[in-house]
Amino acid sequence: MPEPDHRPTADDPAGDVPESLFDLDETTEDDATDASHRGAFGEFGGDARGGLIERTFRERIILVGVTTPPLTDDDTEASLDELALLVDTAGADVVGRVLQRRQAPDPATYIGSGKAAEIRDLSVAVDSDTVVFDDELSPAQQFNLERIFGRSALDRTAVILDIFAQNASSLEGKAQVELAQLRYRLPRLRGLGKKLSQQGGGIGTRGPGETQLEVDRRRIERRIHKLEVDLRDIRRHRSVQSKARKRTANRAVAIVGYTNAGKSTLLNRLTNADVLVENRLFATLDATTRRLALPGGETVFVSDTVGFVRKLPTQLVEAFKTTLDVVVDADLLVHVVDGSGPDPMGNIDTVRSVLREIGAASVPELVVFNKADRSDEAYRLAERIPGAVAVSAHTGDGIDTLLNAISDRVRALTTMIELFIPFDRGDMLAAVHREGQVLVEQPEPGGMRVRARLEDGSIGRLREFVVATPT
Ligand SMILES: Nc1nc2c(ncn2[C@@H]2O[C@H](COP(=O)(O)OP(=O)(O)OP(=O)(O)O)[C@@H](O)[C@H]2O)c(=O)[nH]1
Ligand SMILES: [Mg+2]
Repeated sequence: MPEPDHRPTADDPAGDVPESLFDLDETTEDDATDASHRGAFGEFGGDARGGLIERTFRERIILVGVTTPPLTDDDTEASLDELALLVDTAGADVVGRVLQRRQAPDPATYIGSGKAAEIRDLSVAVDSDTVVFDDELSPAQQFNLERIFGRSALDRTAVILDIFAQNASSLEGKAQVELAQLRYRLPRLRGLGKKLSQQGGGIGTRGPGETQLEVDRRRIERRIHKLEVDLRDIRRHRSVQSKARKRTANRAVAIVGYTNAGKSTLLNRLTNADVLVENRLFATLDATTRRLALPGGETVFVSDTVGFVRKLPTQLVEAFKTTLDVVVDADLLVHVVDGSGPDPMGNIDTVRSVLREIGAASVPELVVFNKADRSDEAYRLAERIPGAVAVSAHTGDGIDTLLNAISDRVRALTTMIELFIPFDRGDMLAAVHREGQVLVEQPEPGGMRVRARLEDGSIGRLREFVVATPT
């Protein structure tokens, strides 16, 4: 019995699909696909290692969005606008858009069968190569839709993974993206389902009677394991570095925001970091950290981070966990918003919901409306949110105000206290210097009077020496 291409599972409701769909003659599918689908977009990772995408021409794409309650058509349209930008960034052209309203996605085909037929006809009419869905398709839905359309059916996750794969440059970034791609691909593997003969293949590469699908699956699983081990090593090194940072007691500020908002430009403006700035989505994939001296005298570490979009794929959030930890572990988030963009408030909501998803909702946030040189809207928006600042990372306007605001917010994280430390407790005096910011130090009979800014944790440890908490 040949291995079915998509085995329905408990959490894959498309198990309802009639068995016969899986049993269609393989050549029918291949022929249909070959006839109309010309190319490579989305077929990332042509080999098990998720290699580079070949882009010999710009594919023609139809976008499909489904509105399910409680969402409205406006929500779907906004999400499709974003998807159109993502598709453009990935290097393809949008040639059509289809919307459907449904109570719930169809387990077998996501959209209804009438709509699917309509999209197939539209695909022929506009000569599209690929249909991209705004939500993640289950492997079986994707499979069934491709049968109906006679061309590739992809989802938003595939597009985002594709862009990430193009932009990854560091060792860690590349490994993270490849891991995310393989985790996405594994349940979508499609083999020919034929038993391989026992000859051929290297020693140990194939068990008796194993199908090509099983071999591919095993190869990908091995690669996933290897990447996980590699990433663990890279991260062990990183955690040593971040411990070193913690010992310096400097605060960590993470620049977060919607993709293309100007985060990297702001880091460059603040610290001369020389980070890549590009007018494209997801230009930054790796966190870059630089030291920044604030007007109040404190020094903080500022990190640039990966941009956010709606419906960030879970595979990516998982694979980028340590990169995103920069955000979770930060003492303050500088949330950069494109104040000149079409939907600044919508972008803020998107970013905040990703922050919740990664467990960073409780980190204090300072909202910065950027690109004020392009539109006065940035100033108007800044007035609407308490504590927000309008800047132009490009011209430098408002940057002094921003620095003061960061300084105030960082200072607010600590409490000013007065301590009296006996001379025989040099260890405690050293701890104050290490853990906080000493403002005044005055020798007195028997000990040292110290005024310092300290975190609550440090104050707890030094409790017996505290003499006053000035207001
Ligand atoms: N006019 C204007 N353009 C800006 C400003 N800040 C950034 N830009 C432009 O906006 C685009 C994106 O800037 P980046 O700094 O790469 O944005 P990012 O948030 O780091 O983007 P990703 O890393 O892709 O998420 C670039 O073309 C910048 O030149 C600004 O204050 N004014
Ligand atoms: Mg960037």
